[in-house]
Order: sequence, then structure tokens, then C-alpha cells
Amino acid sequence: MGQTLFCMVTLLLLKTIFSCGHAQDAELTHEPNSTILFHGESVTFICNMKEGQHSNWYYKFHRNGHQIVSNLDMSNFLQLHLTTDLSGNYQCTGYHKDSPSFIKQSNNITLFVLALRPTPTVTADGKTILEGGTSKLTCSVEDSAGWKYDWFMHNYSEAQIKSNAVKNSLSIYSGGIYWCRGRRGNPDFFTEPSEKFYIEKSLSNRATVALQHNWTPIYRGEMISMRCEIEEGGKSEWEYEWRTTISTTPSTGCTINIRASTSYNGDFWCKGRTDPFSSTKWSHAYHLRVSYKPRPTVRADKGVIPIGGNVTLTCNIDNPTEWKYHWFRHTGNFSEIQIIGEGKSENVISISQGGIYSCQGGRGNPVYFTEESNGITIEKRVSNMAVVSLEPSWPLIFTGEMITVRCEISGGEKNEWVYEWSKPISDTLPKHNEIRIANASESSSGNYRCLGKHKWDTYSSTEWSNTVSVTVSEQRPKAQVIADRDFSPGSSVTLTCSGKPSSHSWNYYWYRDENTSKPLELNSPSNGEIIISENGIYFCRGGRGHPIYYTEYSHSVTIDITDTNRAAVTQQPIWPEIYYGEKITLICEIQGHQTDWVFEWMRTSRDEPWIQNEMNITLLFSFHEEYFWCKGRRKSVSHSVTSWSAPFKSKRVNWQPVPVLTVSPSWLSPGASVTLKCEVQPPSTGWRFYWYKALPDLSHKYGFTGRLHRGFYPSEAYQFELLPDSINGTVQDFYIIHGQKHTVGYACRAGRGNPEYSMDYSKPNFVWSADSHPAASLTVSPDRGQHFTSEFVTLSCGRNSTQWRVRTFSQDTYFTLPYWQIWDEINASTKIIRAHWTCSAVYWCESESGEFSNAINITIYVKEPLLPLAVN
Ligand SMILES: *[C@@H]1O[C@H](CO)[C@@H](O)[C@H](O)[C@H]1NC(C)=O
Ligand SMILES: *[C@@H]1O[C@H](CO)[C@@H](O)[C@H](O)[C@H]1NC(C)=O
Ligand SMILES: *[C@@H]1O[C@H](CO)[C@@H](O)[C@H](O)[C@H]1NC(C)=O
Ligand SMILES: *[C@@H]1O[C@H](CO)[C@@H](O)[C@H](O)[C@H]1NC(C)=O
Ligand SMILES: *[C@@H]1O[C@H](CO)[C@@H](O)[C@H](O)[C@H]1NC(C)=O
Ligand SMILES: *[C@@H]1O[C@H](CO)[C@@H](O)[C@H](O)[C@H]1NC(C)=O
Ligand SMILES: *[C@@H]1O[C@H](CO)[C@@H](O)[C@H](O)[C@H]1NC(C)=O
Ligand SMILES: *[C@@H]1O[C@H](CO)[C@@H](O)[C@H](O)[C@H]1NC(C)=O
Ligand SMILES: *[C@@H]1O[C@H](CO)[C@@H](O)[C@H](O)[C@H]1NC(C)=O
Ligand SMILES: CC(=O)N[C@H]1CO[C@H](CO)[C@@H](O)[C@@H]1O
Repeated sequence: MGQTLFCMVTLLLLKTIFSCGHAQDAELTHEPNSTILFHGESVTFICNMKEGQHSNWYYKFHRNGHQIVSNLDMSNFLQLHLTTDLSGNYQCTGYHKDSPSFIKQSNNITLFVLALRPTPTVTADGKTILEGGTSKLTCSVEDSAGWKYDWFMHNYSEAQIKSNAVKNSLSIYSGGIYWCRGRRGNPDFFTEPSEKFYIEKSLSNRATVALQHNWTPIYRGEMISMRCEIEEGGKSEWEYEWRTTISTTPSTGCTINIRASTSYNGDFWCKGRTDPFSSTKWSHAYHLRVSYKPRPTVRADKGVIPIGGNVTLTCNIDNPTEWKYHWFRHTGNFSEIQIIGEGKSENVISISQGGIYSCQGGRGNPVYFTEESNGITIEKRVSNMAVVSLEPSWPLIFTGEMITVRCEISGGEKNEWVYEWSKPISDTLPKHNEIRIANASESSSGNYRCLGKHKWDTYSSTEWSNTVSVTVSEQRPKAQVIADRDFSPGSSVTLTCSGKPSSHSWNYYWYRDENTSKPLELNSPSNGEIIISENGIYFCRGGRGHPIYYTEYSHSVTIDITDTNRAAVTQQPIWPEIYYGEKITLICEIQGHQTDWVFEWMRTSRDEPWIQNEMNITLLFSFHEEYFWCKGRRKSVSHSVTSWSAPFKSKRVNWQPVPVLTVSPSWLSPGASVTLKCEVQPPSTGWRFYWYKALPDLSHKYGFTGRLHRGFYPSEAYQFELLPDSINGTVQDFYIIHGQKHTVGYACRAGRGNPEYSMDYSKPNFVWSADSHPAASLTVSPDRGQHFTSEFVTLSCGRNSTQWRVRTFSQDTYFTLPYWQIWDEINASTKIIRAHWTCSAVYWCESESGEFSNAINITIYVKEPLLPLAVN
């Protein structure tokens, strides 16, 4: 009954559709419901007639208008395994079983079958997840629909975390590697897996780069440790990551230990990580700056440790509190360095010893040291007092005097001190306690002071002593004579001698009548006064010290008690005679005040405009005697004039004196001394003597030396070489030569005055030796000392002829052979003489280099003796 009803309703409906003419269309659907499908996927079409029971219909499926043969059973669904050639337009058609002409056609479905399996993409609303937050991942398959989603995560190992989800998004809470795939259909068709999507979890703990020590500047060479600190990080096992701007990447540990160098200058960041996907944010950058190793400087509050006090040294380094201080002391370049303070945290030190101090800073473990500071020299004053004294303590010292400056130090042994002077005399610093100046000169002037330093600690010294001022006058002082001028004839005269510059330390010595060897005896040599009642020429000088240092002689005053204010001409030097060409000084003396006068001079040879009291003259050759007069005129009272002095006649002689040298002995005994004596003829005084050795001059072959006269000038045969120590001449007129062994010739010369008046050389004189000189030996042939006027005698100097000559001496005359006795000359050094009476003489050889042979006596007899004579 029910069935019948249903059939009736269906029929009714059919009728309604057909009768209305617009029955509902058939509907074709497909699963998966997507226009784009992929090769390998299955698709199921279902055809719905939307009218009656679906079993009342036959179904046909068409692609692109062609019936699809796999649907021969005419069922209402069609499953296809897709390949790309199955793309196309699908439609189904239904035929009503009851009325096959009743056909219904479905809608068209267009399918595109793509060859390549699709790949989904994963997108996220953030690449990192904050701690406690979430992130949403979305999986999308482009251009096709109907997918369900599988999610996978890689976290140490791979796991599927969601399967067959309808929603294509996923909320996640932890970091990791995520991917997805889509699936649809039955059986499942899978997309390719998506790309892996990396999500990092950002931990809220803060990372900080910190130095393990809190020092500000880091110095080159210092060991430092940089640490990555993580806030509240104690709970987790952290791994660390570092990032820097320097070229080398440091290790991945929690700390970076490095020896600082400028190549580490840069920025450092770090972060902590608990697992591969969970890390903190990067820390703030830490700027590492490595500076050069510092060198501290030392300063002292004073340079010298006062007596009983001390000195504070300060070691300065930047950031002083970060360092510990090490102090050193040494007392010389080679002394041991003493460590006096190690690792003090104060940078000051108080010292009470002298020396050179330096410091160094150190910090860290192992200790990092700064450079060593400069050294600072600290001296120490000890309480001993240095006192300097001058001996003798005259306020003015004269050139040539002997003085001693002495330094005395109170307390302590004398030899424990080294002395230092602030006025050293020479470049070599005297270290002794006295400076003895044997011959003071202007350069010895100055302020002398001294100090003592301990021998074993030269940085400990006394204070400078007092100063002693030494003034050395350049001039040798001269004595001055003043006569009290108001003396009346017949009474005594007082002469006063004074040293100029004056000094109370002078003793005075008086002389009369040019006798300088013996001063007059005085009661009190120190007051300089002498009362005289005897006429004479007086002069004086002062002297002081030990050995006595003398002033120059004063000029002399002529005391003629019978006349007052009488001018007198005197001569300086006081020589008994003056040779022509010699220079002397004439002095006009007036008793009384010398300075008060101007002078007039008169002489026989010419007018004399000279107006000073001293006149230099040179006496020239003259046939006439020359006289000099002078007179004085008071400067203050011009009409007060003395009378002309008595005429002064110089004892001039018109020739030049001649020196005569005698040698004794004439014949040498081996090792004897030879005494040379030089006499000036005629004798006179004031001479200095110069001594010479005679060097033969062979260029004067025939030169001979006669007596005294210029025509036989000795220098023609000899040249003269000054003997040692004779350069300034000698005062004595003799000269001793020790250890002379061979024949040799000498000469002398004398001179006097300033400028020196110098005379000719004396003729040479010889000392003969019978000993052969190694250089030459004179041989006689026939070999004997006696010969006869009838004989020829050959004299030979030896082998070499040109350097030697034969000399002879007879009757005070020297000859070079040949002479008129010479018959023949073999060569210069071998002579044949015809024995002649004049030839009884001494013979020897001599060479230009100053060498002499032995000397031989040869005696000539007039007649041949009856008996033959032996040599010697
Ligand atoms: C198939 O997909 C289309 C478009 O997305 C939609 O309009 C239709 O309702 C779907 N059909 C089924 C049976 O889900
Ligand atoms: C990742 O792996 C760790 C260790 O196996 C585990 O503790 C953690 O829960 C995992 N995370 C997820 C999202 O599975
Ligand atoms: C340095 O001098 C001061 C004051 O004069 C004194 O207090 C201190 O003890 C002295 N130190 C030394 C080491 O002598
Ligand atoms: C130490 O050496 C320096 C430089 O070589 C030198 O100038 C100084 O005089 C020396 N000091 C001593 C005490 O030798
Ligand atoms: C003293 O010095 C002077 C020049 O400085 C010199 O001429 C003289 O010979 C010296 N005297 C002595 C004794 O050394
Ligand atoms: C005289 O000669 C001496 C020594 O040469 C010299 O010092 C002096 O100045 C001269 N006097 C005059 C007035 O020329
Ligand atoms: C000679 O005199 C000069 C100047 O007075 C002096 O420098 C020199 O040392 C003297 N020579 C000798 C050997 O005495
Ligand atoms: C040469 O003669 C002198 C005086 O006649 C004599 O003193 C001397 O000793 C003689 N010399 C030799 C070497 O015979
Ligand atoms: C002799 O003297 C000459 C000139 O000085 C020299 O050249 C020669 O060598 C000398 N001969 C001998 C044997 O000494
Ligand atoms: C309803 C509809 O559009 N039908 C069409 C389906 O496709 C065929 C040809 O492929 C057409 O003829 C129909 O009109």
C-alpha cells in the first residue's frame, strides 16, 4: 500500500514536471570538488537526476560529448584514475527506465588534469615566537580546493603533529622546523611536502656580554675573559653563540679568554640557546678597546730628602685604584735592583734613602705588569757639615802663587767621603778633599764650595758648604817705592815699599846698588819702610807665602841725599855694557811722588819729544858717545821744574860679543860626563845660554872654521841642533852631558833682553873619543901615530865615500881635508896627505847625519928616526 502511494506520488511529480515543461535539471558533481586535478588522482562523478528514485534511471557519462565506455553498467557514478589526457568537459545524461525517451542532461563540469603533483606553501604570521606566545602557520595549495592538511615537525626527530585537518592553519607554541602536505580523495592523494619552515623561539632571558674584571681600559698583553651572562639563566643548560666585528670568530663557550691585543678591538654580541630552536635575543654590543701598555710616571714631592725627613713618591697610572704598586730602588747602573714595595694598593710610598726609584703597576692573575716607570733620582742630605777653607786665606791671589782649597766634613771618617766641588779646576773632577793649585792663574778664580757623598751611597750627601771666593789677579804685582820727598840735605830719607795691589800679607825686601842676591837686613820686614842715610840706588820687592812668592822688583830710586827733587836717568836692565843693537829702557827718576810729573828728555844725537818717564831705546853703532838727560815738571804746578839730570852715558860698546865654548875633557874616557861652558867675551851679565850639537854640513867641502871672525863663519861647515832642555836657554853658563861615548861637536849661543838680543853661534868645539863608532872608523895608513914629513899618509873613513869627510883640528883651526897639504884625493872620505909639520893634529871622520868616527892623534916628525916607531 505504502509503495503504491510512493509510486503514485512519483508519478504525480513526473507528470507535474513534464506537464509544466520545466522539470529540474540533472546535476553532475564530482569528488574531489575541484576544477584542477592532478595526474594520479582519482575522481568520482555522481549524476543526480533530481527526480524520482535514482534507480529508476539509466546513466551515461560523456567527456567532450563522447560517451565514456567505463560506465557500461549505467550506474549513477563514475570513478576515473586521472591522467592528463582526461582533462575536458564532463556531462552526464539520465534515461528514465520507465520512459526511455524521457532524458535529462546534467550541467557540464570542466576538469583540468595537471601532470605535476602540487607543493603547498607554509606561511606564518611571524618567524619567531615570543616566549609564552603563539604563531599561526598556514598551509596553502594553490589553484585547487578540497584539501585536508597534515602537519609535521622536526624537533630532534621527525613527528607528525596533525593529520587530515580541515583547517589549513596551525597554532604553534614552540620553535622547530615545520612543514605540511595536503591530501584529498579516496584513496588519499597527497601533495608533495611543503618546504620546511623554520620557527625560532625567542627566550625572554636577557643576554649580556661582560668582562670578568671591572677594569676600564684593557691593555695589550693582558689576559681577559669575556663572559656571556644570561639573566635568570641558572635553570637551563645553555649553549652560547657569539658574534663579533673582528675577523676571527671566538669560541662558542660561555667565556672567551684572550690575551688582549689591538686586533681584538671591535664589538661583541652573544646569546644563549637552550635547544636548536630556542635562544635569547642578541645582547647589546660590547665594545672592546685594547690600549697600549701603560707606563706609569713617578713624581716626588721633593727631589732631596731633607735631614731627618723623607720624601713621598707617587706612582701615576690611569685609573689608579685598579692597580697594585711595585716599587724598586737602585743606586747605580750596575747595582742590584732592590724591591722595596710589592703589590701595595696605595700608589704613594714614603722613602728616607737616596737612590733611583721607579715603579710598576700590576693587576689580575696571572699578574699583568705595566711598563716600568721612568727612574727618579732622589738625593739625601746627611747632617754632617761641609766647610770649605782657603789656605792661605788672602783676599787676592796672584798668578803663580800656590793655594790650597780644603773641604772638611764634620763627623765620620775622612775616607768615607767622596768630595764634589762646584768649581772644578780641570775637566777631571777632583774627588779629594783638597784642591792644591801650585800655580794659580786667572782661571783658578771663582767661588769654591764642596760637598761630601758617602762612598757606599753616593746619593747621600752633605749640604753644599759655605763658599770661598778665590780671586786671582792676572798681573804679577809690582812693588813700588815712595821716598818722602821733603828731605833736607844731610838728613835721612824714608823709603816706603808697597806691593801693588796692596796686601797686608807682604813682607818687603830692600836692595841697594843693583845687588839682587842679598836683600838689606830690616828690623821689621812687614811694614815696608826703610830709613836710609846712605846714597845709593834703592829698589824693593814684596814676598809672601811659602815657598815665597815675590812681586816684581820696584823701579829703583837713586838717593842722593845732597840734592832734592833731582832728576836722574837710570837704565833697565842694569847691564854693565850694552852692545849695539840691544834694547834698553831709560827711566827718569825723581825723588818723591812719581806720579805727579811729566818729563822732558834730551839726547845728543837728536831731538827727543818723549814725555814719559820710561823710554825704550835701541843703541846703534856710532862713533860718538851719546848722552841722555831728563827733567820733570809737576803736573799740578807747571812752573815747578827739576833741573836737568846729570848726563847719562850708556856703557855702549860698538861690537857684538862672541860666545866661546870650552869642552872638558877634550878626550873622553868611557862613561865620563862632559861639561860645556859658554863664556861671553868680553864678559857681561844678563845672558841666557843656548846649547847646540854640531851637525856637519857636507855641502861645504872645503869649509874651515877659524877663530872668532865672521869670515870664517862656523855655520858654513856645520849646522846646529838645539840640545834638549835648552829651548828657553839656561841661566847657568854651563851644561853637563852624561854618558857621552863618541866623538861629537858642540856650540853655544847667548842672548838677553826682551825682545831677545841674540848673538852668533860660538865656533864648534869637540870632545874626541878614541873608541870607534859603529858607523865609521878612521884608519891611517901606514898604521901608526907618528909619521915623517917625507911620507904620504892615507886616511880613510871606511867604505862609503860620499857621506863622510875627514876633519882635522890643529892650532885652534878646523879643516876639512883636502887642504894645501893634500896631494891627491881618491874620494871624499879617503885622503892622502903629504906629511907636513902643520899636519900634526887630531883627525876624525864625520857625516851629515851627525855621526862621528873615532879620533886619532897624528904626530909628524921632520926627520926619519933611526929606529922604527910603533903605533901609539
Ligand atoms: C562544489 O564546488 C563549488 C564551488 O566551490 C560549490 O559551489 C558547490 O556547492 C560544490 N558542490 C558540492 C557537492 O560540494
Ligand atoms: C621537541 O622535543 C623535545 C625533546 O624531545 C620535547 O621536550 C618537546 O616537547 C618537543 N616539542 C614538540 C613541539 O614536540
Ligand atoms: C715620613 O714623614 C712623616 C712626617 O714627617 C712621618 O709621619 C712618617 O713617619 C715618615 N715616614 C717614614 C717612612 O719615615
Ligand atoms: C748610567 O747610565 C746612563 C746612560 O748610559 C749614564 O748617562 C749615567 O751617567 C750612568 N750613571 C752612572 C752612575 O754610571
Ligand atoms: C805657572 O804658569 C805659567 C803660565 O801659566 C808658566 O809660564 C809658568 O812656567 C808656571 N810655573 C810653574 C812653576 O809651573
Ligand atoms: C818698552 O819695552 C818693554 C819691553 O819690550 C815694553 O813692555 C814697554 O811697553 C815699552 N815701553 C814703551 C814706553 O814703549
Ligand atoms: C819655554 O818657555 C815657554 C813659554 O814661556 C814654555 O811654555 C815652555 O814650557 C818652556 N820650555 C821649557 C823646556 O822649559
Ligand atoms: C891625543 O893627544 C892628547 C894631547 O896630546 C892626549 O891628551 C890624548 O889622550 C891623545 N889621544 C889619544 C887617543 O892618544
Ligand atoms: C853609500 O852611500 C850611497 C849614497 O848615500 C848609498 O846609495 C849607498 O847604498 C851607500 N853604500 C854603502 C855600502 O853603504
Ligand atoms: C547546460 C549546458 O551548458 N549544456 C551544454 C554542455 O555542453 C554541450 C557541448 O559540449 C552543449 O551542447 C550543451 O549546451
